[in-house]
Amino acid sequence: MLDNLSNSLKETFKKIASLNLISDADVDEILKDVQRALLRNDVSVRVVSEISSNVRARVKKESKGLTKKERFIKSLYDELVSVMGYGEEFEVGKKPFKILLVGLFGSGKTTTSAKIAFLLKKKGYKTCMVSLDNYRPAAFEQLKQLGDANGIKVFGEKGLKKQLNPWKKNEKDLLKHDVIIIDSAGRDSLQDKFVKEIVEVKKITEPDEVLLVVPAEIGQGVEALAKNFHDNLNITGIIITKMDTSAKGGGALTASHITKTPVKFITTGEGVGDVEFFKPKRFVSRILGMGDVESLLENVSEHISVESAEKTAKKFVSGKLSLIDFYEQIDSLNKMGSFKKIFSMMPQLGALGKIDNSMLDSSKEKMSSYRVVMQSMTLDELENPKKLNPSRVSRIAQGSGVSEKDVRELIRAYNQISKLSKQMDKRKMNKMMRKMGL
Ligand SMILES: Nc1nc2c(ncn2[C@@H]2O[C@H](COP(=O)(O)OP(=O)(O)OP(=O)(O)O)[C@@H](O)[C@H]2O)c(=O)[nH]1
Ligand SMILES: [Mg+2]
Repeated sequence: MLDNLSNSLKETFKKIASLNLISDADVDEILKDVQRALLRNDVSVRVVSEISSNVRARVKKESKGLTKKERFIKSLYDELVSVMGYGEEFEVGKKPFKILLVGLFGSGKTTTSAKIAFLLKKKGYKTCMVSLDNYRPAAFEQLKQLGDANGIKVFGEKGLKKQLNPWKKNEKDLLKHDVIIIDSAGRDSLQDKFVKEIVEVKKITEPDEVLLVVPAEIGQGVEALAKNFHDNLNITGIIITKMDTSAKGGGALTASHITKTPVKFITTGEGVGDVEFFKPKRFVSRILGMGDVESLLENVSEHISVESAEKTAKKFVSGKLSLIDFYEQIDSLNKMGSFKKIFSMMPQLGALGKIDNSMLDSSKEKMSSYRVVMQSMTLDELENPKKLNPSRVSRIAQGSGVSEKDVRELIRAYNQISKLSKQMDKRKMNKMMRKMGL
């Protein structure tokens, strides 16, 4: 999924991480890499130049307590998140909650209707679908088949002539549901007649969400398309389909930026379960392939996100704790007490007594010295601290301006926690985490 973009951006962030001091020339060079990566992946020129100028402006602006490198990482990350998703994530609001799917031929409206219906049904909503497609032959049959296979009620009629008939005839029954998903007809382009029809559907059904369905492979043409749909229908969000079939996908992400509406769902295959609520931050982290980015950022953000604490907790349980996770963990102890909560509920963490408590209660100064030390390590060393030998320890101490003792102290604390995480009863810990909703 977005493999090309992902690979290029991973390289970029690695490059930034490897630089201790960042010059203006570095910023320019790295931004050029980012621009190339985005353009190659069909993100529109306008969006790309907006990102670059925003990042450049934010890097220039001094901000309290942040180094230039931190400002660079943070602003680049934020800007990428904002391209990938704008505003609110999907939520079912007041009932009945009506979702209208619109888009061109074959974009995935009908199959995605069923996927979303299935997802929301699993979440406990009484969900139904209605086919208002009077254009594609056997449109109703297609939706009905998907509904029947997944226990979702479908309204509509065979050989539909007037698109709004199924709505008007069944309105009372439809409105008894928590969620109503409305599948509409597609066309190969946005002609006037089509616009008129779909505007009519919106007027009569009064949807809470109008979601534009865009296939990942759409390319640069998306800009005009998204604008057109938006001007006529005031869409509330984007669904990107077929993420599994396209290594690019930047075009579809552009739709979000152009319409200033969020991507709400993505679909990643033909099965009814192949759909996800879209979470921009998680998505960007996945594309960048780095828990590292978040941890590079954690000192920059005001709060550690619950999401990153969950991620750390999961890695902790799996025994795959990197130095960055470790840092995140001790820092989050101070910041949100979330790990403390886990620890306090775990009988076997009596073993915590074995850990030097001062490590877990690290002062701000200690944390910032750890941070400096970590910035002098390579990514590989951060992921696998065992690879650090005495000569590297000495180099790192020199590079970060602290004593070798400080470096060793960080590694020792990491080793203790890492050992503890391996000793713990994984099953019990997993069960506990599930209970806590992690
Ligand atoms: N691989 C893959 N195929 C998908 C995905 N979403 C949809 N498709 C396929 O795309 C094709 C078109 O999907 P439909 O849901 O029928 O598209 P539509 O927008 O309703 O099409 P019209 O009603 O003709 O406008 C079908 O063969 C789907 O199985 C996806 O996420 N991954
Ligand atoms: Mg269809």
